[in-house]
Amino acid sequence: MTILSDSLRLAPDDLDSFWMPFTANRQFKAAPRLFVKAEGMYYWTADGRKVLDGFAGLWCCNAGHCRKPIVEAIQKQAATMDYAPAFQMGHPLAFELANRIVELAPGKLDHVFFCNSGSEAVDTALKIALAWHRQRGEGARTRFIGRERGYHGVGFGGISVGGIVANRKMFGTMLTGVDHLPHTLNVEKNAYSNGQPEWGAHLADELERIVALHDASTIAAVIVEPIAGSTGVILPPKGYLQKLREITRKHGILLIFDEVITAFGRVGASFAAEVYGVEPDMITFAKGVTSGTVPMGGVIVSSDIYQAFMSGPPAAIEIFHGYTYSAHPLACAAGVATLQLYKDEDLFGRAKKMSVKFGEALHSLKGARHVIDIRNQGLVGGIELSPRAGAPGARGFEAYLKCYEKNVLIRSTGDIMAIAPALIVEEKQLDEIVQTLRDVLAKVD
Ligand code: PXG
Repeated sequence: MTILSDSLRLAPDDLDSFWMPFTANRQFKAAPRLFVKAEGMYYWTADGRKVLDGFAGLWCCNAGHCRKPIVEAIQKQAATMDYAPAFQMGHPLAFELANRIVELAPGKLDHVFFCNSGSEAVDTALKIALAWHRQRGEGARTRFIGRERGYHGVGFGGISVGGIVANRKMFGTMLTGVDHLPHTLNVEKNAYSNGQPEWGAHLADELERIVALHDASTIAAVIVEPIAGSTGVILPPKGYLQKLREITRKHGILLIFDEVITAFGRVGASFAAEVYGVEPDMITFAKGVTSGTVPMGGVIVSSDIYQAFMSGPPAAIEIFHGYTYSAHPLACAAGVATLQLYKDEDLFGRAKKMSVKFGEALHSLKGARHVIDIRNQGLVGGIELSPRAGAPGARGFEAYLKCYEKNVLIRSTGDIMAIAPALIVEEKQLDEIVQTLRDVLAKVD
């Protein structure tokens, strides 16, 4: 058997065994795009090209690639203690990381449950919601409300509350008892809003309609992304999240913010909850907590939730949930070093400052060929293209491929181009990303 990592070059046969996720396998394997090295704002391809990373990997490498303090912390931890049992045992870094996350989290959000991905974080949050209501004698609250076009990972819980049709339609009935709010994208009313759109707060009132239909006593939680990322960057209209908070509070329904993308500096603060001034009952996170270096996710819960579980006999396990790799030592080492680096370099503050230039650069694409909307907040940007007649998504994917050929990595989701560089991005790199996209759009049909 060939040891591929020695050569970094793959023959067509070498590509067959790996069933790639969310990928057109046959198309990819006919013309593979392989990265072999990363540093700072750049990737290097197997054929030696240097590619500017305009997407922080997949919305995750917020500190930039292969940052020394993070790499060294992981190396040291791997050599010191590779793994520690996660149930009925602990290790110091897990507690340190939880303390550091809680320090960044808003208000009463002061306990952390660790898992390994955003999908697990979402399923964990949904389970905590059910268990919490039951714990308080309201076990009939079993329904969840998600939102159209929402992305909450790929577990059965996540696709059930999620609202992306392609991610749902192949997988049966999923969780029962789930309803969905309407999404908040309206290009006619809100095109080219720089930051939060003015129109659409009233869409949160749909929650009242759903509550009236099912009765509040059957609803456990509402889960939304403060900014819907994967579906193509949909921002919350001004006042919308506040309304969701008021309505959920009024009816005793938990509010979960899925901040897998928006946490840890992406919107110029620790959490989007802080930027929008709305405190949910739980926040799910992943990605940026380790700057994408080691898989990790988690749920931050309010003290009210945590304390409700701390009521039985002290020797009783409070929640029958967790993963072999909850608070894995390598992930915790990476997390502590990452949060320290964010602080040392004031990367959240930097992202906030840079977001002004980012917004200007993106909005300079107004009027460029095919562009029908531009949406942005912090260092999250979406540029919506008009779809090619009869072939939705084709124009977006071609533009993505052509940018890659021109050594810029961004992402397409349908006909929306998403841009989310690491928080260390320089102005001239933002210009390069935008100019490359402009050139590409001029040529793509
Ligand atoms: N919630 C949200 C809001 C996410 O964005 C998940 C949960 C799931 O996380 P895991 O770690 O299980 O993948 C996500 C993940 C894209 C893209 O291109 C987005 C995600 C993942 C991969 C690609 O938009 N988001």
